[in-house]
Amino acid sequence: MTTATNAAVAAANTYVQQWVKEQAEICKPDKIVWLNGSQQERDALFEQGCRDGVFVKLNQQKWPGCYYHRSNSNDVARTEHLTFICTPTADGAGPTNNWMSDKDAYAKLKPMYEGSMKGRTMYVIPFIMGPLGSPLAKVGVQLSDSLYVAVSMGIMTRMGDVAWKQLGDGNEFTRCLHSVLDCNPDRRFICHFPQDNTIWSIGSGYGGNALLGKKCLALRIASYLGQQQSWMAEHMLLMCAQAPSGEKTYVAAAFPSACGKTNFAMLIPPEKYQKAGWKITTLGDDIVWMWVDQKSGKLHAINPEAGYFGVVPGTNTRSNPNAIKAMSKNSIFTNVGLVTLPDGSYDVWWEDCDEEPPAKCIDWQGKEWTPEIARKTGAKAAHPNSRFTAPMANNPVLDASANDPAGVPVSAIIFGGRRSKTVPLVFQAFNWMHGVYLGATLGSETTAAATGQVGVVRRDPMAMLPFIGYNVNEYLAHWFRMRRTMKDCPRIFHVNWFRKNDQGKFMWPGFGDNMRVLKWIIDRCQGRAYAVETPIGWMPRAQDLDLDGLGLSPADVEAIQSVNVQEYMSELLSQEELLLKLAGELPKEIVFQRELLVSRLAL
Ligand code: SAT
Ligand code: MN
Repeated sequence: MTTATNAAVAAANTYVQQWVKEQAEICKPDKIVWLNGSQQERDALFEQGCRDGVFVKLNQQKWPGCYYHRSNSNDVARTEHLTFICTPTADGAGPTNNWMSDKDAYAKLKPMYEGSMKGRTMYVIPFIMGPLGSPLAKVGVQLSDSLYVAVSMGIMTRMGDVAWKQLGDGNEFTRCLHSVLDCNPDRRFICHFPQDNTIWSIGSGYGGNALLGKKCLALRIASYLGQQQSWMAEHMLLMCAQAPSGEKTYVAAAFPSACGKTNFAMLIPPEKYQKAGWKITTLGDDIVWMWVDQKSGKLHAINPEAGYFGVVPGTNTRSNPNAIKAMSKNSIFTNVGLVTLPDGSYDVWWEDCDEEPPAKCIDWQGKEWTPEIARKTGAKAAHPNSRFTAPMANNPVLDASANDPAGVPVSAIIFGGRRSKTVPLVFQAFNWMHGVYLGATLGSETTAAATGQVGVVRRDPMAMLPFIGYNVNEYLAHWFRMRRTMKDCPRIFHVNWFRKNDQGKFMWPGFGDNMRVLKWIIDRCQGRAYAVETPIGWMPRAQDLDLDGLGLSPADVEAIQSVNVQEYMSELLSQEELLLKLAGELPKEIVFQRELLVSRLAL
């Protein structure tokens, strides 16, 4: 084994050096490369990756700095059934997580890591989640035998020597050990050890299973740390709405998958709003960390990530022009179609992009794809979970505070789901406690994108179900308890862009017009807009929403905002499925809120 002796090694403190040494003794890589995060290093890694067949360089006129990668076709999405919270007792993981005892997990996985990096390079990837110097920023060090993971971490996090600067001579860093091994689903495990601040991932090289800063650290481990230290790690976008007056309102929002979270984070307001001087800017599209600022007593938030790992199919200049611009340079495309251009250079293609299908391409499985094959077999060129990995700095509407270590004060938290019936377009919780209940019982209908039945309401508390790194009941209790730590707490809202009428048609235009709903939310937060009390919360009347130019009548708005008592009673019954699963330790506040809702509906 050779150990590189570059400056990056010297920059790491003795705790890191000792830990890397111990892991290398287990994994036995041929070579250890310590990454420093420089542009030169990046270029060299991509070159190496192209030589090794990990990457294909795309046509650099069309896609400057962009590369294509294909993951193993058995390894194209997170694998929740192979994801474990590993704590001394099952109670630590709670009723919604897979649990393995920490001792058993170490004992099971350690033999798999033995010699797993023989003949390979171990990359030492130091990274920060959060802006350098933020009170919440956390350092992680990932050891990985995947070059693809190494460069992806360079986009998704603040990677390199900057992390040693944040860490100083401390021992507080998340120890992330990752080996693709033989990419065999039978030997694939994503194990979290919250008490040890450690993540062991083996047998996968893609997405949240392998880029350990994202769901593993920034959500599962961080949610546990947040509960211990009185802050919050949430599966939320973070955006700023700037009014013509210059007033800025920061909004965090949680939506289960397939509800258009990335599109909302990069929302393009209708033209008349743009003309009037409204601006929407993005801080993050997936994760927020929030803490109570001691001076203001308000909830402040940062986006711990530095890049976007966004779904590609369906992204085009109509659905999300800002995402298209974000991926236009220095990005990686994974599991999309690969097209050979007449001059021998390479291009990418995916379903529902801006361009016509190519006469042929290589699909996500490495097979030939033609429009003819697609017609006959339904085969897709791009996997539905194919992704772009892009630096957030590419986003044309990146918020000016995206790198501010002090974060931004959050005025509104929005929960939303995909609900064709029952749930109105928008309403406001009566208070924080009621808002937590709305988040806890958040439901969304399954779409064709997910496996299983279509159109079934799945409960997904705070859109965090697969990402809560500890007991869900303690997680909900933590949400309630946070109220006491704030002097001025965010207002909580619920939205549903997806309500349908009796003819099965969407009742709300959605997309950029969601700005109109956002405007009411902002005006509520700023103490400007009116609302009426209903059994389920505060609601705008038709005249409180800007409907100008939409072609909706007041009756249409009444329909989209209507609350049917019978339907809501059924909704309550359907929430029981989740609540029964949590029974026993369910925070009493949930029961109280439920009872209050029942009595308001019954009166
Ligand atoms: O693969 S990731 O977990 O990063 C993306 C997702 O599934 O939401
Ligand atoms: Mn996500």
